[in-house]
Amino acid sequence: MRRALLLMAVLGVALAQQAKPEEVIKEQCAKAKVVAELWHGFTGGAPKAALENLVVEFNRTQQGRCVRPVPQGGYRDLSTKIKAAFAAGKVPAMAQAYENNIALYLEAKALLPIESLGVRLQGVNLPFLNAVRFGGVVYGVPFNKSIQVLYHNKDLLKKHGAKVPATLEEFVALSKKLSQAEGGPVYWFQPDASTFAYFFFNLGGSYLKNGKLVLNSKEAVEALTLLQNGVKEGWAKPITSGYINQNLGSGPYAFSVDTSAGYTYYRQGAKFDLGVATLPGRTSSQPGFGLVQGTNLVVFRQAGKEEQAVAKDFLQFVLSPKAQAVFATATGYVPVTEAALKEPVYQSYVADNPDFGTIVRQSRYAKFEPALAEWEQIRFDILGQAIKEAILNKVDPKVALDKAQKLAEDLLAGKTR
Ligand code: FGO
Repeated sequence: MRRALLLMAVLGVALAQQAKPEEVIKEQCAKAKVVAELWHGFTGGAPKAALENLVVEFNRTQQGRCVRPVPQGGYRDLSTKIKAAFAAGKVPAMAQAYENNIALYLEAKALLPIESLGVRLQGVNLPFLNAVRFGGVVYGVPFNKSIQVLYHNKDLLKKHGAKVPATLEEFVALSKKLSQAEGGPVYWFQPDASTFAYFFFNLGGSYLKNGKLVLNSKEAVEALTLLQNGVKEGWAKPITSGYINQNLGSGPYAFSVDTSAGYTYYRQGAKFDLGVATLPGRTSSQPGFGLVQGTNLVVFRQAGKEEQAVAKDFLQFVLSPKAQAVFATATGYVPVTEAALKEPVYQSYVADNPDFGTIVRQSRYAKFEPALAEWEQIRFDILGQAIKEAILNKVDPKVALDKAQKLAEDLLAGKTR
């Protein structure tokens, strides 16, 4: 009996400790005089939980102040809501933002330079930092930055005595061979701008030529043709509903090129031994380039001084090695500072699970999409549309991309909105 009571008491404590971070934050902020809102685009899963856990930890060190994360739907819903908030004059203190969102918000002079707030950025991954520098000034703190990696089915490769492909050529040849043997396409992809970027960059493409946006270059046509042929030839399967990780189990799967932030989702969805590798490249001497996605944290000028002060402390906290180590290993995002990589917590995680090391290695071969204010619209509504038309409606890649180019030029010239 006494043991049962004791057990219940212990369980009670354990359950109390497991109060949802959302609830804990609510309580923390209910008592606070200064509340700094952080609008974000995490819809659930490990990324949202990891962010909330960081916030709980931060708020515990604060007296009378707190950060309150406010989910706003997905990333695109988030930027739509922020634009509406400018108009209404009711912005949060902080928000997640892609580099192109920063370019857009800067047109409205809406952001504070991060260093003017007093946030120290020493040791932040330089490519990430340079991506948020506009006119020499840093306007965002790289926070949840991801890199594409090659997810794969180790069991299937083993069954066929195959190695992880090191080059694009090997990747295509092996996908063909395994698809034939398995009776269905084994390379899965979402027909969108993210997948396209991997092939485009590794075929030598670049979106900006002498400062001009080019969507219909020879490399772009080549990349889209490769994917279209993959479908025709039966080795590439377009996933049209939900994330790839949500479709695992629906047929033979060997490979996908996807964000490292999908790591926890793939681990959950895979009923096979999941592998994470660096991307196939042009030659076997160097991994291919991966697209960097995920967002930075920005601070709004319209926020009150006290809220900005909370934001400053929160951003410094987020950059601390411990916070980075915990956040990265909970999600699959890339640690954004050098110091995080040396942090014992992080090192012990990497020793246990080499996938985290692979993510960091891949992050050294990184490419970004253009930081144009109009890019979000272009990547989804124009380029993304062209990719879907070519893959799903069999439109000729050059025809689809020529049309995208024209639409993008009209948009950039202000002829359309
Ligand atoms: C997502 C989107 C952009 C821009 C790229 C831009 C706007 C892409 C791509 C379109 O943080 P990342 O790496 O990964 C996301 C993370 C948090 O939600 O987890 C990933 N996830 C979530 C659920 C799941 O089942 N599986 C999974 O992998 C999720 O993708 O960001 C990558 C996916 C997309 O949202 O469809 O970034 N993206 N550039 N979005 N608005 N603007 O310029």
